[in-house]
Amino acid sequence: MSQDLFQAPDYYQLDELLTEEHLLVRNAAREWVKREVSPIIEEAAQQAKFPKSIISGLAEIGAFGPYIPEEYGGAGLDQISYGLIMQEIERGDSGVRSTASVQSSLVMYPIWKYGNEAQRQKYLPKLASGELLGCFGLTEPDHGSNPGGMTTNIKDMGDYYLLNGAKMWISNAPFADVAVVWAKNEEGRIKGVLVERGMAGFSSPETHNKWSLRASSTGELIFDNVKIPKENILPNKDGLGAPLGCLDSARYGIAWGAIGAAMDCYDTALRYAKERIQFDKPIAGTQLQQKKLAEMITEITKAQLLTWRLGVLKNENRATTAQISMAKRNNVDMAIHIAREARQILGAMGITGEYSIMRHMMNLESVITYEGTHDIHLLITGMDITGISAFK
Ligand code: TGC
Ligand code: FAD
Repeated sequence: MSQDLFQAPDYYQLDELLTEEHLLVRNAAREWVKREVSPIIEEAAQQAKFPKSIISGLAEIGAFGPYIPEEYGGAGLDQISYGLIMQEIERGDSGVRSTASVQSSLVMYPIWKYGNEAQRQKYLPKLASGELLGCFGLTEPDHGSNPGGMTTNIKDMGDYYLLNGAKMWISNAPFADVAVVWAKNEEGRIKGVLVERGMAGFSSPETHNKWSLRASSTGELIFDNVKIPKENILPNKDGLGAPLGCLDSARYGIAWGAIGAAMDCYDTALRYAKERIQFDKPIAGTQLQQKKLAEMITEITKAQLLTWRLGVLKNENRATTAQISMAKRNNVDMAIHIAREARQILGAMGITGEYSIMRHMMNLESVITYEGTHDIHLLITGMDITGISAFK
């Protein structure tokens, strides 16, 4: 990739709403992405390889468990700092942010919230340092938007449980050391199960030929009579609400992350439009391109405000699932639209790996699908305002 010249747009001087700690955390992540992610990410995406070399750096900037208490190795930060870290990482690449989201909100969060003290001590410090990597298995081949229909199951065998079933589309599955897997017990109640690499009957083949999120590794989780020690069950919450609670935290991070991808596309397109001469003047001086750029900065600014407010509510434990859905849906849609418009501003150059836009655009096709599709989030808002579920 050519030099990373990113300058973050802040049209409404929203930095004034951030504390000194927020700015420190955000700037450290921003500098790290410029230094360690931008130079390598295009090649990683082209080769469809997750760049494992950045794992220790992710841990150092606090991206693994930003809000997990320091006694468990986390960074002990607030929810706005968490969001800002996700924003900066996704400014680099959604796939890298995916790894941080999964590790923090889908693996560390359930162990912290639903696990016992022994499980917290065993896993959290190593997950925070990147010594262990995790994944989260909820989606199945026949149950995506409707995870409550899952068929993966555990059977009580007295001394241990027997786990059978399969999960699909799982970020980081091919190399994860520990998988947080959701499975039904004999009573049909959903339980969280900690599956470790090396357990007999457990495999995690990689999913190939993705056009999206190429710098993130995706795979299946296959369980064929896997013996699960009883101490590997998360004891403190069960039912569908347990995995959905993790999703609230991850979707919140994605709402911030999508702003990062949008900011990168806008900033790239603005710079290009000012430099690119056609018909003897910069294309930035044409009304059509100004319309695109003006609408982009308007939408980014609205998303920044929405998300900052959500962060305040989240810090006060007042953010609802439906508010988080609205922000995830709005911001990812905003980002994918901006990526498409920015790509057009770059003309043919926009389709090359010289610029980050096409990669962001393709990545966002996954982001708009995972953690609840664009449609599902609309239905969550619909249900919240009408009181009537339109899912079933
Ligand atoms: P429903 O009847 O509404 O709810 C079942 C139970 O769950 C409770 N609940 C929640 N609890 C905590 N947090 C939430 N956000 C909750 N939402 C609901 C609810 O109160 C109820 O509790 P109880 O005690 O009465 O049983 O469930 P439903 O079956 O009608 O489904 C609702 C729906 C469609 C919204 C839900 O299934 C859904 O969100 N579907 C989307 C699935 C999804 O988002 N999958 C994501 C998989 S993980 C992923 O994509 C990771 S990508 C990672 C990366 O790379 O970044
Ligand atoms: P489906 O549920 O089959 O939906 C297909 C279409 O139907 C969608 O447009 C949907 O909006 C629509 N639809 C579904 N139900 C309704 C309804 N009631 N009303 C109207 N429209 C509806 N999952 C994990 O568990 N862990 C992970 O780490 C993970 N990582 C992922 C990484 C990538 C790159 C991708 C692409 C996915 C990942 N997922 C993961 C899976 C993701 O969460 C699911 O793909 C998503 O929840 C949608 O499920 P589905 O693909 O089966 O689509």
